[in-house]
Amino acid sequence: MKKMVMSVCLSAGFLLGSAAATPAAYANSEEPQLKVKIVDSKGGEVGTALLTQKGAAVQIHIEAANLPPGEHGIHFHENGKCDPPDFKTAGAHFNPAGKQHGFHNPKGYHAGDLLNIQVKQDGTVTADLETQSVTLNKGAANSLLKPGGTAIIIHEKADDYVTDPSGNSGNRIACARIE
Ligand SMILES: [Cu+2]
Ligand SMILES: [Zn+2]
Repeated sequence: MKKMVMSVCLSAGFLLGSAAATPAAYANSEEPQLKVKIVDSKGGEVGTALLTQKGAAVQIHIEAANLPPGEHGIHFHENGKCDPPDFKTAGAHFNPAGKQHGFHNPKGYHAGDLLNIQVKQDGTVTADLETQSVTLNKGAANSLLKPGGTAIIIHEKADDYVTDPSGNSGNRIACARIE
């Protein structure tokens, strides 16, 4: 959220300060961006994820509450479905390249794999993640906006970054549809 406000201010400042704004300046302020709702296993909203395409990378800004404290696995999953309570309909990890799971797996890793997030004792989390394995550009093989969409899943346990297919991260406790 903070980031978005800042970048808006910066572009506005630039445009005001320069009568001859180039098309490049406009392109820069039109980075594909998408805000999605995170729901828990009862279907209630617990937060948001802001996805921003920055060059070759997608940045993910997570803000959520009412989650169990501790380290949790988080991944992009292959279907744009979040049916509570178990979110099984989101399918497996997003894996267009047919790899195994985990950053520490020699046969890895899935395009949808991400680093764990840390939920504080009060149940809130603010996290910034980044990956070059996916894109918001429609039509690309690794696009999060493929037909049917994709989902962000938060798991009950930490991802061990090696065990196929999901890093031993346990049940799915929260989900956000991306489409
Ligand atoms: Cu997952
Ligand atoms: Zn994976």
